[in-house]
Amino acid sequence: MKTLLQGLAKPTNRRQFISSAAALALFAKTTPLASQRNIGSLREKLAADPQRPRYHFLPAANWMNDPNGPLQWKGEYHLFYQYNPNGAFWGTMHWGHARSKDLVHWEHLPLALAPTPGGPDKGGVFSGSAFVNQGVPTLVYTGVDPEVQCLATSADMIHWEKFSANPVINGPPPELKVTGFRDPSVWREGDTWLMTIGAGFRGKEGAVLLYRSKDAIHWDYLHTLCEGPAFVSQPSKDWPAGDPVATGEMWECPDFFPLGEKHVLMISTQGFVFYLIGSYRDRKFHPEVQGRADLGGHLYAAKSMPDNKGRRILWGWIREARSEAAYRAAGWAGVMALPRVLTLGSDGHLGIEPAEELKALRQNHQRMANVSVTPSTSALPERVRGDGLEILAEFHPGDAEEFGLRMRCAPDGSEQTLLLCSRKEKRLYLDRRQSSLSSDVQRDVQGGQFDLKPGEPLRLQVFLDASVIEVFASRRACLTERVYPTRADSLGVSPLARGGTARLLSLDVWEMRAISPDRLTS
Ligand code: DQQ
Repeated sequence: MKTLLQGLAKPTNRRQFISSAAALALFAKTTPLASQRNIGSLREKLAADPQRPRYHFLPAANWMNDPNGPLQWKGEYHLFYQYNPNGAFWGTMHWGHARSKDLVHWEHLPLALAPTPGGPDKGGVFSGSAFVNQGVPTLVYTGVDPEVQCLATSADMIHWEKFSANPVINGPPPELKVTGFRDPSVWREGDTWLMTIGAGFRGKEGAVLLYRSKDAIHWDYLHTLCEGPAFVSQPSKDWPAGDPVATGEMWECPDFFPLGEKHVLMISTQGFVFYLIGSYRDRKFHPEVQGRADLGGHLYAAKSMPDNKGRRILWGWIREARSEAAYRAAGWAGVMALPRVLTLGSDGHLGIEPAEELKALRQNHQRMANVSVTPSTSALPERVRGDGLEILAEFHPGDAEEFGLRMRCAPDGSEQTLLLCSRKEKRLYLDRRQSSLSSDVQRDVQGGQFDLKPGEPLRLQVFLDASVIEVFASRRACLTERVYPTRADSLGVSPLARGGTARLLSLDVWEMRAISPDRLTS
């Protein structure tokens, strides 16, 4: 059975990893596209893999994790990501790269960054960000081992040159005993550059360190931008004892940005993405509200970017929920979440919706309205089915205790995934316990706190894409999960109510166009 650790992909054999870095760096230099290892021989297999998404971005093959340095440049969206060109497993971290004109269709570009043998990133090019310094696109990332911060620049956004005097920060302030020192993010205030770095303190809390610079090369440590209690104190059994990410004593991938009148800090720890909303004064962040950016268990390392439409767009890594043996054999692992637009909700919490550009993929619309849903309601007409759909459902709860949708359902019900809103428990959750007949995949219940105001209908916008399910609920919650049905006919969709009758006010279903003819996503 796959563990959370495998999904989160911490280095398990770093010595072996470092010794292979030189060969892989050479490989990367001679590999034009970010995803070309054995693509020739894998192409047919990948194109025919029913678990492989068709309209989510992912590399053509191999391993992907965190989104890195999303940036709009000359009108195009650029997305970098943690990538292992050596196979579908975590290790030998590079930065893959792709660009898009419309946020939906992608072009794979050459690898942006590879470890340099003997250099400060010899052990891997870990996560980071992008910014534009005097017109020059610049990447800032963590080189390992040990964890240090490095820069790279480009004249054309395609070819990247590492700064000759890397690292620009060669370790945490010596007086601080931190649990980690990685995942830098840079922005400008007046004539000053600011940089956050993910960190934490053993036995205490996660933290974000704040640095300042006039030239983006010489950096001075200021103080912690924010420290916070570990979000959950019990380490998961899936993590090795003493891993500070397991307890929330290490905050990974901090992302700090203004939103409306407030500031938001997103951090990743314990396998989840948390957000804090608050005020930013005197270069200190004062959180006032907190929540989970995603109620599922498989979105991690989220990272945002502003765009020229004035939006704040969030990207995230959707992890695998099957055994490492299964994804290694498949030849690919990891998917990028659909672009999510963030707003400040009227209740002070985070508003979150899919980018409207995704509507371009809709086709073959079906609609029905005003359906009474009782515990004995079964499937919808046969034509509402599929594994590449957008479903928009509005429910009035009526007197049902729980209501929602049954998806990826086999005709005999032997495989099915339930999306439910429980009014009693004030909870939204996905029940994956029957999502697959395979025992090699995670089958559990994932969800979190979600409440409807009196009389408020529930709006569920669901994106099904092979093994990915992304749910947007009432524009204020997301729930991302993976399911791996084994049956080709596990495609049914139907409304569902328990303990009473709910009303399906409307149901719109679209088939979603694939973004490439062969599931290679470019
Ligand atoms: N992934 C990167 C790290 C980051 C972690 C390594 C989060 O930089 O802390 O692949 O998933």
